[in-house]
Amino acid sequence: MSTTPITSVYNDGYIAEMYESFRRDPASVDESWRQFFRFAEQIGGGASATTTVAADPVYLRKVAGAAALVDAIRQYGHLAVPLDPLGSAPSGAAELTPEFHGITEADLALVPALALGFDVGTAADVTSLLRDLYSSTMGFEFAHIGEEGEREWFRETIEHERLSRHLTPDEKRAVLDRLSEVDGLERFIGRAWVNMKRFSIEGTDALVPMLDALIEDAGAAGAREVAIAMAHRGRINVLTHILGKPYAKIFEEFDGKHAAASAESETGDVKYHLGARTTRTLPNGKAVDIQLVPNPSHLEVVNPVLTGAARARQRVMVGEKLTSELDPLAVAPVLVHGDAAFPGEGVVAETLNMSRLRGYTVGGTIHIIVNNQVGFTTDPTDARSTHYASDLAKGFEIPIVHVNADNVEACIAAMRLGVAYRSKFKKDFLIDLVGYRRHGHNEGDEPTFTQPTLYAAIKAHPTPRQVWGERLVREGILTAEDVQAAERAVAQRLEAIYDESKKTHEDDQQENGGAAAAPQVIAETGVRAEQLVALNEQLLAWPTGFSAHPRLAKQLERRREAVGEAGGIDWGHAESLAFASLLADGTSIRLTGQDGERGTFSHRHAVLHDPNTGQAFTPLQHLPNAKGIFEIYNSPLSETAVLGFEYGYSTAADDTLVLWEAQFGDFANVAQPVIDQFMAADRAKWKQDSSVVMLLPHGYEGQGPEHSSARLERFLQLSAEGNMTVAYPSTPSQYFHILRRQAKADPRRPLILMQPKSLLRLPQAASRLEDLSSGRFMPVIDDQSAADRREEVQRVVFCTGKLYYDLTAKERPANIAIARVEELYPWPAEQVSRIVDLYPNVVEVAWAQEEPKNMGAWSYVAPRLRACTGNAMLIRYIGRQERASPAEGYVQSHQEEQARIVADVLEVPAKRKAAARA
Ligand SMILES: Cc1ncc(C[n+]2csc(CCOP(=O)(O)OP(=O)(O)O)c2C)c(N)n1
Repeated sequence: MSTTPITSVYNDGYIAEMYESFRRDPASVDESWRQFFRFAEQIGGGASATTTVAADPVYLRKVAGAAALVDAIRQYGHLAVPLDPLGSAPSGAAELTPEFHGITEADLALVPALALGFDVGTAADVTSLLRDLYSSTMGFEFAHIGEEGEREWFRETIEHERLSRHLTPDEKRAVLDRLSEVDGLERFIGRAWVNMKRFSIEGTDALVPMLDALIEDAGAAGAREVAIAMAHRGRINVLTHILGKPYAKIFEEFDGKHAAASAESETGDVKYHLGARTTRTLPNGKAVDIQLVPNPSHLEVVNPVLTGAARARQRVMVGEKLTSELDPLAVAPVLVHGDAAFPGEGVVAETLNMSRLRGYTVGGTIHIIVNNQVGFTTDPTDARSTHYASDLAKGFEIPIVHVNADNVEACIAAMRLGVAYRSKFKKDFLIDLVGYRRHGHNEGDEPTFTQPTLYAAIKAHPTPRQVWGERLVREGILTAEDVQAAERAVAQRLEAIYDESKKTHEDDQQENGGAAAAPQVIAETGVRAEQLVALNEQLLAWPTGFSAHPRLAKQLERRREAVGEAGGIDWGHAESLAFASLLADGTSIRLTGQDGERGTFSHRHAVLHDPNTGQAFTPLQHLPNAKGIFEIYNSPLSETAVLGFEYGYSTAADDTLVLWEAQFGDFANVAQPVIDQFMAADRAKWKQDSSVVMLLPHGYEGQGPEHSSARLERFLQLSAEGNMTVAYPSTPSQYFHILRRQAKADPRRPLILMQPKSLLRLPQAASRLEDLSSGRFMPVIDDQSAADRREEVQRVVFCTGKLYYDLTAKERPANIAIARVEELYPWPAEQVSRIVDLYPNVVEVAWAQEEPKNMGAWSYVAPRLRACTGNAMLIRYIGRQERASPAEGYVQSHQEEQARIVADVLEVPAKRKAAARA
């Protein structure tokens, strides 16, 4: 759909060719060409268009030129919109001139509007109308949308002004009141707390009336909730005016007062990161919940967290029962971005990429770029390679509207269009709100150091409120005195509230409503053997006519024997029984990850594919007595956004065990800000809880530096105040129990699980039915083989996970016991001490690990393990030496290192002086 100069290519042959295409399939040519040929056919009196062309080619070329101009205005009109309130000229485009299409402005008057699909007047009237619609107040970009029906909808909606109805005088006065509040609050804070950071909204004040319009229209379209995420810019204003946070509370926070923490672990967060909730009653009486989710400074990382939470809340309940249906109109997700952050931060692209995937869609997110034309002190020319800040969204076929933030009426119209589009097509929509930033990046920052001319222009420019007020005066809706009075009224009200607030200080602990950390309750997690056998059968009962891949069917058939006498329950099997039993208990399950349906190591096969028909079947979705829902999706190739999404989902779905599996644990660090900023610290900062599970394949098996280590050390370093559980289960039954424990855990905190690779099917690791039908997760497992030789043991070695099987592949010397620490955080001090005490003649306690000494659990374990010996012993380290890279790249070096570690563990300790204990 390119627009090319008519003089060069619109010769008769070309028109004839286009006509041929039109005859074959009208949809194959642009709308204006369609109109042109219809017209040509009409005036040709039934003769073919090419004959007509031959009859009066000069005239018809004028028609074709006018048609091409119409197309160009629709497509490139946005380039001529004066978007910058500060008055910089739009770039414009040659295609927007008649000359580009081989005609003149005067020619347009000769072409009837009918030729262009319009009813009255001439092409001059049509282009004047279209210039007004496409190049005056809003810049529309929708030509990049693949669906013809959607492009048509935009043309129709815009050209018939369906949604950009003008505001009534009353609405205009209400907008002035709103802008007076928005502007008044910023000025008041600016006067009362000079230079204190507030990340003022000034210059993009329209955001607040836009959000008002969004809430109203989304509510009318069926939303019971609007869920918003935004960064620092304008947040205090949104918190007060959209979320109803009382002014007094904001003032107290500026005065340095805050609600007393209800627990030591609530260290809190700065005021422009906090979330809030409120309910707004719409003019039609309908109540809409509004939520602003808390977020860290890390720009844009909150995007997938918000969409994940929104998806969880879009689930449809029938009575008390959860269904697998979603109602995307019930919850409208809104993401507010910065103009530097949107093109710059990769998580934005990752989140947009998830927007249409079945496992992640939320039926469209409304995006607003609060475009103040600068990122901190960086100009757009240094911040992005694209013309617009929004161009990334084009690749995802998201419609975009650019709007000048000084034209609040157009801003509201853009929002109405966005909500209407989302409601109809259930897809993302983006508004690029082009304004400016009245002050420095924050209010203590001097912007003229770096942007002197820009800031001279800003200083001379009236505020959005003044611009709007002047307009209303011009239109005779208000007098200048009315406009001033509105400003004074707000200032006086704020003054009074501040004076009052200084007298009282409410100790309000409402926000987000989380409870203080409590010790983890260790639940019995065994499931009756008969129930497990029944579930096992149900998982193997596939529909008539369905067959699984023969090799797979054979493997799965073996699960019948594994729950019997023969034993041999492997990792994947234990997982499916844990899931099945939880579903029967009423817990829902959502598992995602790259290739998660099959499992990276081909061990899960939660989704079976019929080799003859290709049909898929997911046994866990067909359990006859399931009370919960089972969802599983292969994720897109992302870590940050997909983990963020599951984290967010989990914050909003306390009825669901949400698991994210890394392809290899090594890749989880791509998602580091989700782990650091959300999972580890959310409760401490915002009283927010999640029980998301990270499944991280980990273990040294000679696969090189990026397929060995999930960086256990990082998680242990992040652990404090009961913020999460970090475990490294070594048997399928341990995995079974910890999953079940997690589903029932209270408080809900994340679970980080080191997961096996070779161990997945290792016969020595396999579990038996009785291991699942009784008991619970054991934080430490003693050496059973040493039970009748405890007196002989001189060295007790503690290790984790898969290394245990390397160490015990051969029979160990009688004076060595090898115990496994299965839960590292919280550290099971009591159980470890008890094990040390079981061996009366121990002279050495050692920690063995596969990871280099500066990695793995060693630094974390050493002081704790020593404390478990009553600080009586130094703990011996056995493992790889300190390394820059986590694992060897050569299989042979790996094998040598592994063999050395095993040998070091099993080497009979020299008779050390018992004094070492003292
Ligand atoms: C991931 C990340 N990197 C860097 C920063 C530091 N930082 C805070 S605001 C900002 C500029 C943001 O510019 P823009 O997106 O245009 O938003 P604005 O502040 O102009 O509203 C930067 C670099 C951050 N908060 N997060």
